[in-house]
Amino acid sequence: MILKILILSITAVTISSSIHSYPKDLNRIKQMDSNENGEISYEEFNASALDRFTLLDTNGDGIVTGEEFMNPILEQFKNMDLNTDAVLSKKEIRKALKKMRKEKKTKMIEEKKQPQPFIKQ
Ligand SMILES: [Ca+2]
Ligand SMILES: [Ca+2]
Ligand SMILES: [Ca+2]
Repeated sequence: MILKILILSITAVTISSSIHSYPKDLNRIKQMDSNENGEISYEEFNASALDRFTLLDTNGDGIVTGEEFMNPILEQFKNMDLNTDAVLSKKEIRKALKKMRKEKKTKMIEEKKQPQPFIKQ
């Protein structure tokens, strides 16, 4: 039950943070579109899912155990659990969201500062 709530809250965080990262998501879609025809084919989608699988399979044995699957989620949970009481309060979730937004903003500003490599002058 607690795990269910945990997953739900993390999903909520992920969803709300993805709303604020539209340009980045667009980049991700572009990355998935390996033949650059503007569409994500079934194969292209599978390839990106496979990438994610490889990331999850931390010991590289070709299978993702429940533990490996949960690790990044638990890691995120631990980062959010500021007073380390093993539960997330509304306040902690709010703070984590705020932090994510702030980090994203900083990142976006940094990206803007970088010269555009594809425009030759
Ligand atoms: Ca494509
Ligand atoms: Ca594994
Ligand atoms: Ca807490």
